[in-house]
Amino acid sequence: MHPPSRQDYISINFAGQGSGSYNNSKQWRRQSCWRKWKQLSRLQRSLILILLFICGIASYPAVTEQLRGLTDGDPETESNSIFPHVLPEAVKQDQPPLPEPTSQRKLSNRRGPPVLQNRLQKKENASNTVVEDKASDHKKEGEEGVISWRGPEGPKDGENKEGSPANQKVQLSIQSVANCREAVQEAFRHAWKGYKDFAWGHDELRPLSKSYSEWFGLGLTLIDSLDTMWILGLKEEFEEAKTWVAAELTFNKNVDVNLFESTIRILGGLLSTYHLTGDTLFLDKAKDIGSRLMPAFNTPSKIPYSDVNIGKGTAHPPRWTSDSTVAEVTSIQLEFRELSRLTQEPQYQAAVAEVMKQVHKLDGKLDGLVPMFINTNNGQFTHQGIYTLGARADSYYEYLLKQWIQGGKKENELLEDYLQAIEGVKNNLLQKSSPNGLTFVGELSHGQLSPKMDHLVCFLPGTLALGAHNGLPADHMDLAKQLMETCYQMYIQMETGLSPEIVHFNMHQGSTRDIEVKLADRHNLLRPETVESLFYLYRFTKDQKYREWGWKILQNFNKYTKVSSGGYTSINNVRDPDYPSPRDKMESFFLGETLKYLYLLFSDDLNLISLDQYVFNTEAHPLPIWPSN
Ligand code: DMJ
Repeated sequence: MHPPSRQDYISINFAGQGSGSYNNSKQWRRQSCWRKWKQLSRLQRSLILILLFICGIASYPAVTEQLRGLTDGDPETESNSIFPHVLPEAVKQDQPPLPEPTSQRKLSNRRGPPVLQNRLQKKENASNTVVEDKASDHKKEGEEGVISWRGPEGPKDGENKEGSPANQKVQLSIQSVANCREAVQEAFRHAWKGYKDFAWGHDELRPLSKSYSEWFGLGLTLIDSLDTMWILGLKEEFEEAKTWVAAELTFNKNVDVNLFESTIRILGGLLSTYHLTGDTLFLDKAKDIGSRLMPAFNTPSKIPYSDVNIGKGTAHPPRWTSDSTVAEVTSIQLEFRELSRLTQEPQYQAAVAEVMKQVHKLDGKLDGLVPMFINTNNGQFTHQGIYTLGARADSYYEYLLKQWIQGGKKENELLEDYLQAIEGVKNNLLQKSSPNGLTFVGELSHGQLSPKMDHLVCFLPGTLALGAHNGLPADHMDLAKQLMETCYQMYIQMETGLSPEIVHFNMHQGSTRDIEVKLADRHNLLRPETVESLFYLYRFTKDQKYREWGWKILQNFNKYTKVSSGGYTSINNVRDPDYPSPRDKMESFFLGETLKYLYLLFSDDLNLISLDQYVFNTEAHPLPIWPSN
C-alpha cells in the first residue's frame, strides 16, 4: 500500500459532492410517493399489495415451473440427458467439476438474463478454440462428401425423439435398457445400410464418397459383422450375409494379407459364427483361411512373418524390416488353438504355442513388460527399451490372460507372465494426472516416463476386471475401475464427447486440465476399447454408471460420426464439434466390436455370451472356454 497522494484525496472529495445532489432528488421522489400512498383508502392499498404479491410469485421461474409441474427432481439431471455426467471420486470431492463438452451443456441450465447467457456461450466457444487446433486445417479432406454428411447439426438420433432413450428417466428401468439395445440395433442397421448400398462384399465402407476401400479384398466388414448380427438378433441381415459367404467368399486369391489382422477378424469371426450358429459353412471357411495362413510360420526362428500371400502360399516380413510386431505374433493364439481343437489337427496350436514358449523365455523384458518388436530371423526382441500397453504391445497382455482362461486355467506359464506384467505396469507405467488425479498408464522410453496413453490402452480395465472375476487379485479390479474412469474422461472432456486416438496427461502441479491432445492425435476411428471395458465392468459390478457412460458415447457417435446416406465415419478432430472433419472411412471393427460391446453392455441376460462360457478374442469374436476333461 502506498500513502494517499494529494491527487487521490481531491478526487474522493469531488465524487462525494456529485453523489450528494443525486441523493437529494431521489429522496424527494421517495417522499412524494409516500404522500400519495397515504392518500389511498385501506381497501385500495390492500388490493395493490395483493396484486404485487401475485406478480412477484409468477415471475420467479423455479416456482412457476413447480406450479406447472415441469420439474420434479434434480434440475441438473433433468435438464441434461437421461443420465447424469458422472465424475471420478477425486473430482467430486474437492475439485471444481471437470468441463463437460460444450455441445452437451444446455443454456437453459444457466441462471441470468439471455444477454448474459449469450456472453457466457461466446466466452466458452472462445476458450474452446484454445485447443491446439484450427477447424479449417482439415476442411478440405472429405469436403465433397460433407454434402451428404449429416454432421453435428442434423437430427440427433436417440436424443431428441419422443419416446427415445434420451427422454427416459435417469434410473435405468428394464424398459429404458431395452430402448438402449434398440438404439444399438438401429445404429447397426444404419451402418449396415451404408455397407450394403455402397460397399457390399468389399473390405470397408467409405460412407461420404459412397464407395469402398480394399485392404485384403475379402469382404472384411461383412465377415467381421457376422456374429454381431447374430447376437443383435438381426436375422434378415445375417441371412443375406451368409448367402454372400456361401456363394462369393473365396480365399483362393493372389493377395497379401496381414497375419494378425486376418486371424483376429476373419478366422476369429468365422469360428465364432460357427459356434453361435452351428452352421458348418463357417467352420469350413475357417479351416480354409487358417490353413492358408500357416506359411507365415515358416521362418528361421518360427516367429511368424507379418504378411502372407494366401493364394501363393508364401510369406514375408514388411519390405523395410525382418521384424514382426510383438502384439501381432502373440495375439493369434486363441484362434489357432481353437481351430486345432475343432479340426483335431494339431499343427495350428503347435505353431502358435511355439511363439508363446519363445517369448516366455526371452530376455529384454522389464518386470514382465515386453518391447514392441521381435526379429523373425533370430527370435530376439529388437528396439528394446520402450514399454507401452498401447499399439504394438497391447494384446500380448490380453492374450496371456485369455489363453489361460480358454484352456481352463491350467497353463501356469501364461498366468505367471500375466501377473508379472500387471505388476510391471503398476511399478513402471502407472501415474496420476494433475489436477484431478486420474490414474493413467504411460509409456517408458529408456527409463523416462512419457505421460502418453493411446486409446488402445482402454482395453486394460476390461482385461483386469476379467482376471479378477477369474480369481486373480482383487486389487486388479480396483485398478480396472480407476482406469475405466480415466478412459471415460478421455471421451467426456473432449468437445464432441469422443476420445482422441492418443492423449497426454499433465503431471505438473498447478496444471489446469488433466488431459492434453496434440494436433496429430485428435482423430477418432470409432474404436471399441472403452465400450469393451465398460461391458466387462458392468457385467462384474452391475454399477449402472457404466451403462450410462456407454449410452453417452453411443449418443456422441450418433451425433458426430453418423452419415445420413448410411454408415458411420471416422473423424479427424474430436475437439471441434462444429466441424469434426469426417475421414470417409468406417472401420470393420465398428460393426465387429464397438456396436457388439455396446449391445452386450445393455443386455441383462447373462446367458447372452456368458463370460464363464466364452472368451472374446481381441476383435470381439466370442470363442468357447474349453470344457475341462
Ligand atoms: C481391433 O482390430 C482390435 O481390437 C485390435 O486388438 C486393436 N485394434 C482394433 C480396434 O481398435
